[in-house]
Amino acid sequence: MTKRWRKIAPEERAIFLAYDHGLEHGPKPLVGTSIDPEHILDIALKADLDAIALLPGIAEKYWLTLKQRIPLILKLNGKTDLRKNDDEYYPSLLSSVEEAVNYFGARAVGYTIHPGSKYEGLMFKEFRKIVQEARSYDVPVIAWVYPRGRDIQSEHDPKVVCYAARIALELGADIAKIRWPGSSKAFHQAVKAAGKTKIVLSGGIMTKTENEFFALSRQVINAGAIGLAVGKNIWQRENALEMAIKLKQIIHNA
Ligand code: FBP
Repeated sequence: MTKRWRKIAPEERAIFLAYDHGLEHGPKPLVGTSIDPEHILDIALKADLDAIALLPGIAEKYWLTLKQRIPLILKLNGKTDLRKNDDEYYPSLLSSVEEAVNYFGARAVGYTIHPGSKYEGLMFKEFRKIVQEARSYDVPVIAWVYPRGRDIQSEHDPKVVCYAARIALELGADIAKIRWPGSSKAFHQAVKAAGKTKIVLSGGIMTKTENEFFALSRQVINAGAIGLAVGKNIWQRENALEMAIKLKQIIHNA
């Protein structure tokens, strides 16, 4: 079987820009110019990032109309954070692999799974259908794996992160986006648990300094990940473009 994940990470390293926050968290994290999708797409393009992850609305109204496009990861599901009931996490399915490929020309698809949620079974079933459909279109599937629910104390707990990575492998994800478990050792364990499923780190809240985030990115690569899928740590900064350029250098050359 071909390494499908290489279709979105041909150099076997990758930095993806995540920009699905408008649905997931509303305008709150979209500080300053980051509320403007054109500005974000411009950063991704100028920094020559490996791909951008968007939901269908922004993909259609902004990405599709660009003359020069960077590869698209179409995020197929999503939810708001308006519902606070802890065990009911369920991001709705908003698109399909068929639409991603035939309408958008996406290079990969993304899907969020919340293991531990009351609805994990539904997400697992949907995810498997997506993997099967993606196989016939030969596009990679990236799983955002964020364990959440009544019995999950912390999705950053090393055991929970390791479990998340393994779930991605068991369900057939090509790439899994997981949380930082607090140490290189624990992150390396998660990479090992994911086996042939490749790992990217989910960016998380903006670190105090840029250097802190650069150091974390190097740690992640050294622990065996192929890269990062990051949003706030790039576009919440005033010098977002410089940050993106530097991160790309680190990820591809570390
Ligand atoms: P960040 O790098 O900004 O943390 O984004 C990663 C991401 O997975 C986004 O794709 C998504 O919108 C957001 O985090 C979800 O945030 P949360 O897990 O806090 O609901």
